[in-house]
Amino acid sequence: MKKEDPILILGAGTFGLSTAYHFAKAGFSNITVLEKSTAVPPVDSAGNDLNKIIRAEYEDPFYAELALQAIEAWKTPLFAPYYHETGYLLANSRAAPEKAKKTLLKSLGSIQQHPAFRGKISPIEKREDVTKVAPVFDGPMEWKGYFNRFAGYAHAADALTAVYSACCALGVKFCVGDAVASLTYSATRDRCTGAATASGKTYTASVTVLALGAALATVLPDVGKQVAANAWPVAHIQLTPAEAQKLHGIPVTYARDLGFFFEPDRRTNLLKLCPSGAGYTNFSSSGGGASVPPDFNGFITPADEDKIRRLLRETLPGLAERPLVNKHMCWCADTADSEYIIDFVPGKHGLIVASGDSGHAFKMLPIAGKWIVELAQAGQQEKRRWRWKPNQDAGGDVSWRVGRPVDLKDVPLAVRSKL
Ligand code: FSA
Repeated sequence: MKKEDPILILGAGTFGLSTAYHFAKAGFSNITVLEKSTAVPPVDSAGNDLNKIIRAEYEDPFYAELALQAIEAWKTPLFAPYYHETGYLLANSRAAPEKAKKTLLKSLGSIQQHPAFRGKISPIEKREDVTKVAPVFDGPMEWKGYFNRFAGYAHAADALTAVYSACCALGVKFCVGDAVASLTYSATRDRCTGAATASGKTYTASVTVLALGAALATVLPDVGKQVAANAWPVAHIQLTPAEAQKLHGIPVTYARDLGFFFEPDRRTNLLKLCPSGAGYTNFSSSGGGASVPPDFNGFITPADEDKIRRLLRETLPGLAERPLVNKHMCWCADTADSEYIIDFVPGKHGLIVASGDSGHAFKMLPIAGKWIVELAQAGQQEKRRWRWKPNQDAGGDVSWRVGRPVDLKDVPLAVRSKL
C-alpha cells in the first residue's frame, strides 16, 4: 500500500475510530470516516457509554495477552486520562449456576500464574474479603471469587472523543450525518471501490473498512448469520455529590450471576449498573443477522431491573430502591465463538470487515486499529480465529453468560416504548 492510498472507514465507533487513528499514525494521509449519526461518538455506538470494564483475564490466553497489551496502551498519554485502575472484583453469589462458577475459574486460571499479575490477585472467600477491598459495601455478599488489582474501567465515551480529536489533529476527515446507502464495486464486482451515501455522495477508496458494529448487515447482507446483533441492558442511579464521594475508588464489581457496576462518574455522579444475562436479539425484525432496531432502545425490562436491585441488596442495600435513570440497550455484534471478525470479505478485494466485538472489544480501543492496518498491509488474515466464517451461525451458548438470550419480539411493546 502507498501512504496516499485513499482509506474509507464506515462507522465512527470503537473499531472505526481506532482504525482511523492507527492508519493516521502509520503515516496514511488520505483517510475518510463516514458516520450516519450526526455526532462522534455516535449515539448508537456500543462504546458511547459512561464506562466499560478493562480487564485482562480471559478463558482464552490469546485474548488475555492482547488485553495486557491494551492495558499498557491505556497508560500512554492519549488514553491515560480515561483509564482508572480501581481493580476488578469478580465473584459468584451463592445462588450462581455451575456454569458461572466454571467460567470464573477459567478466567482466574488465565492470570493466576502470569507474571504480570504477581501479587495482584487475592481470593474472595468470605464477606470480609469483599469489605477489605470495598469497605463501603455493607450488604451480605456471601460471594466466592477473586479481586484483581491490575484492572479497572475506562471512561468510554470520553476516550472515544479523545481518539476522535487525535484523528482530526492527524488530518483524518469525518463526514457525519449521512448514512451509507451501498458499497460500490468495480465492473467485474470483485473489487470494492468505496461507498455511496443516502444523500447521493460517492467516496472512492482503495481500502474500505466496515466498522459498523451491530448494524453491519444493513450495509453488508453477505455477512449472513455469522454476526448477530445482541443488546445489553444498562441503567444508572443519580447519586448526590456526597453519595458519590463515599463510593470513590470502589472496584468494578461483577457478580457473574447478578450483574456489575462501576465507581460513580466524577463529573455527573452517575452510578452505572448492568444486569447479567445472555442479552437480547433482534431476529424477529431483522430475519437473523446483525441489525439493530431503529428505535425503542431507551428501556430495560422489569426482570433486568429486579436483577439490578438484587445486586444492590447484596452490596449497597441503601441504594436498592432508588430510581433507575438513563436506561438503555447497548447493541453489540456477537459471533458464535466470541471471536472478532477482522478480515477481507472473500471475493471482494479492498473490503475489510472489523466486527464481531462479541461484547468484549472496548478494552482494545487503544490497539485494535493496529490489527486492521496490519491486515490491510498484509493482504490476508493470518490469524485463523479472526477470519470471515460464512458457515457459522452466531447465537450459540457463550461461556461467560448466564441464562438464555431473549428475542425482542418476546418483550412487550409496552415495556419497550416506556422511555
Ligand atoms: O470484556 C468485558 O469485560 C465486558 S463484560 C460486560 C458484558 O456486559 C458481558 O457481561 C456480556 O456478556 C456482554 O459480553 C457484554 O459485555
